[in-house]
Amino acid sequence: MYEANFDGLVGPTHNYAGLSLGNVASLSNAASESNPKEAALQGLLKMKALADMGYLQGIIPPLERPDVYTLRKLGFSGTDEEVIQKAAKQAPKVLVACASASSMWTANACTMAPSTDTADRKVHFTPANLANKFHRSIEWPQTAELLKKIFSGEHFVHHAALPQGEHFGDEGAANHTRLAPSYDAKGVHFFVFGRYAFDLSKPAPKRFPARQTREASEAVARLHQLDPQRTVFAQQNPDVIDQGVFHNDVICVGNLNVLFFHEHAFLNKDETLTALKEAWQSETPLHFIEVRDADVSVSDAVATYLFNSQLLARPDGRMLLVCPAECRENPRVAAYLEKLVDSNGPIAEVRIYDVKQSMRNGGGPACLRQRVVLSELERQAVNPACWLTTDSYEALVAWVNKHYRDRLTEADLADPQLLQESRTALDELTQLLKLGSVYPFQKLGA
Ligand code: SUG
Repeated sequence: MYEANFDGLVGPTHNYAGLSLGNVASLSNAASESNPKEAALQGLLKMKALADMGYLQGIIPPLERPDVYTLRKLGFSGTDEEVIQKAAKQAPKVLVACASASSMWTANACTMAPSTDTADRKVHFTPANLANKFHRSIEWPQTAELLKKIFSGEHFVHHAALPQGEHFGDEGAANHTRLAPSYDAKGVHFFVFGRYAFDLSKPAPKRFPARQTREASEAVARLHQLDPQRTVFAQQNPDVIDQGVFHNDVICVGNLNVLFFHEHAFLNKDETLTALKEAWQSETPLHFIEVRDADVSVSDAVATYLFNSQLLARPDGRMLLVCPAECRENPRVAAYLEKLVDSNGPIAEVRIYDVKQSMRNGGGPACLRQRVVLSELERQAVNPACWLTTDSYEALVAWVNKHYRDRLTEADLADPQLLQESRTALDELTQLLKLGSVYPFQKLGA
């Protein structure tokens, strides 16, 4: 079995719109100028670096944006250009939300379960409904189509997203971690939720929304036919949500037998760790690396995204941590990382990548990827053009350089020309990635 990372390719409309209350970076960079070309190239460079190190690296294409179909549902009519112009005039904030390139954070695309862990031995995917934020709640239908094109055939089961509405708010793999003694072994599914939707007597954040509900996590576990003995549900600490930890993957990351987390990540830490040890059921040691607040405060964790790093297994069995550049720029986090590597523990190495264009919207290296654990047969069934190779990397870089703007402001989103540019780019991308007709404009013949 292999772990593959499927990164979101940043779309041509990448911009800073301040759409995510509770996400500190999104709000503080609202209305600043973005650089979609640089954003896409930064993401591709990180993907290429991992592929060069021997990791299986896949690509999930961007969605069609601006989303004129949603704008039509909201009452804007006429040609696609007219729809955009009317929305820009009458409801500019709605247009901006419908133009977000937020599908780039593919940790939120879905939750997946490998065939080792599901009762029917199939690979399961549930696209996340992202119900808490309007601009993200409109992602899943197109995301589901793309996932079906990438993972098609008898090995894969694609569920619909959970019902919309705040009770079943689901943020996908950003609130889910799989731990396992090896990729071939059965794993523990660790779901971290922000609040209970049907029991308001339970603790909940006071300032910012808790996006993932316990009931949503339980529904995904049921759909994926997971073994209840190997499934753990834990509540995120509501106080850290109120400090900007809008997803658990901003304060915790795990892989194989290592869980790396901040001491304030969970509401009931001791109970949570005990439940994980009970579910583990293996002789292989399970390592908890707990970061003390005295070493890295929650606000430093939010500012640098230390925990939004990719924790990757090296061939020697130890781990590599792929961190965003902000970790090196913060002296306390940089000192902590040095100490971590010197401690001779499970994390042997740290590598730093610059994904600042994404970071300014609150997305680090771990947000940008969806992890998929596959057997050899399942790996062969993946659409081959969706793997990143030296050739496809070069083709994608050329594609970005040809189609993307290097500067985008909120006002530019009202430019109907941007819609045409994006569609031309996506049309060419579907040919590069051999996806056939997948986008609405291709199917509707716009
Ligand atoms: O959902 N930002 C995303 C960031 C998602 C990060 N993903 C994980 N932690 N897995 C969000 O808040 C900001 C868009 C804007 O403001 O323009 C945004 O959607």
